[in-house]
Amino acid sequence: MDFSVEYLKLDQLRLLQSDRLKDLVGYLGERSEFYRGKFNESGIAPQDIRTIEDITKLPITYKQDLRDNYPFGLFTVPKNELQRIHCSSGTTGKPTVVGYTKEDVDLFSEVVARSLYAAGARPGMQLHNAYGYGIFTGGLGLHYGAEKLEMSVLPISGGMTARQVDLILDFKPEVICCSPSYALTIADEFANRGISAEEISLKYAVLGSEPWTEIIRGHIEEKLGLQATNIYGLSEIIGPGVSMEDFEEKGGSYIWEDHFYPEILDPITKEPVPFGEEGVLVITTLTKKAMPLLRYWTNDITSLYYDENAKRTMVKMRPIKGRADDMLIVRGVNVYPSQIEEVFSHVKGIIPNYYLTPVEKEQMCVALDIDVEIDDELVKAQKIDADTADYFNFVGSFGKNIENEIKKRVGITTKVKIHAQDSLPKCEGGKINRILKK
Ligand code: DLL
Repeated sequence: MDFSVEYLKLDQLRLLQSDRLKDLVGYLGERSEFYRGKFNESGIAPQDIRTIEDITKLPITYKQDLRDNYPFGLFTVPKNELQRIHCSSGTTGKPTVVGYTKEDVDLFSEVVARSLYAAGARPGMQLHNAYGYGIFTGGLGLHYGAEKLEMSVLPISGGMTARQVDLILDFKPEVICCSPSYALTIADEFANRGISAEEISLKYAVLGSEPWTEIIRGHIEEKLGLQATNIYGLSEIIGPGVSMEDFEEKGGSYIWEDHFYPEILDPITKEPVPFGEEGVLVITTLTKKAMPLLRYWTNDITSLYYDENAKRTMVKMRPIKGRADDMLIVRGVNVYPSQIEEVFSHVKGIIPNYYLTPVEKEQMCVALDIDVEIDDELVKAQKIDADTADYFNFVGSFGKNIENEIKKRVGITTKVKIHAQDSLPKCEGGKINRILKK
């Protein structure tokens, strides 16, 4: 595979993006009734778009636009030119539907192959693909990308953790991909069988589809003995492979911006924020054919930056803090679950398997109840038995310590309940929902 575009000089990249944006706007003007309507409404003619900087003149596209045009209203090719259809994994209402031509499937495979390479995978390695196969883009997306990189793939999909572990032991893959919460479940299964990190063949884990922070990375890397990196994407844009962390750099992810042009907009004013500041990630698909989107409002909160030590020239994004929908407002303080998870990394002895339950008073969220697990080793080191008064005193003060850290670092009141290791429900495959309703 040719990876040279990842190293293009910035001025050349901007020229490429400008040419692609002009072509895209012309293409949509010809083929999309939806965008023609939007252009007319805002008085934009395709010739008004000359460079990539003109992108801010274009209309923003929202998930609601996809819903309003369900199922195929935003497609720009006839149905017989489609090669694949996927849907987003939303749980309420009608799914959002996305279509791919053969060229789109090739593009999808290419960006996933690039991502796998950045994660450390190489041709000839074997991928244990525990992302769900089906209308979710994770399974097939990683599958085709791995084949493009000339890896072999075990299409195991999610779930049946004991069997996953058996097959990893027998087949000895070098690479695994799944959600980070499911990687934790798999790591626990190894640990419960008494299998140490050195005995596990895996070298790289390609994890995404939900927000995660360094504490989870630390646990997975330590228990499985590998390098874990973050893969990001969403169905509407293509699926996994919109951005990817490099295994030797970590900390943030390259956006494959020759195909997916990123902007960060203010969630309220919808205007671009100064470079480096946090806001909603908005992406334009520069090269897709079956369902290109202009300035798609992902609802994901992040910021962009250039990393001085980066190997590649493309811009990086920081880990997603959360979806704007997942933001809790606790007595006026905005909080994402990932911020609580981040605090856990400052308290030794937490197992980051946790759930948050908002506590409401007069329809206002006033506090959070947190259920989280404590590391068995920490309890053992106290030389106290479970279910004794000493034990309850110990976990009580451990919980208080977490409450204080959260108050200090996030500024909200919480009630933390400590549970024994392995006692809270685990991710059974797929995305985990950490916010529970009372
Ligand atoms: O989750 C695509 C995917 C599959 C990405 C496998 C990575 C790995 P959707 O089901 O459409 O697509 O959900 C997209 O999931 O808008 C984010 O809110 C969230 N998300 C995806 N990756 C990450 C990540 C896939 N690495 C939605 N970090 C997105 C945080 C993520 N959130």
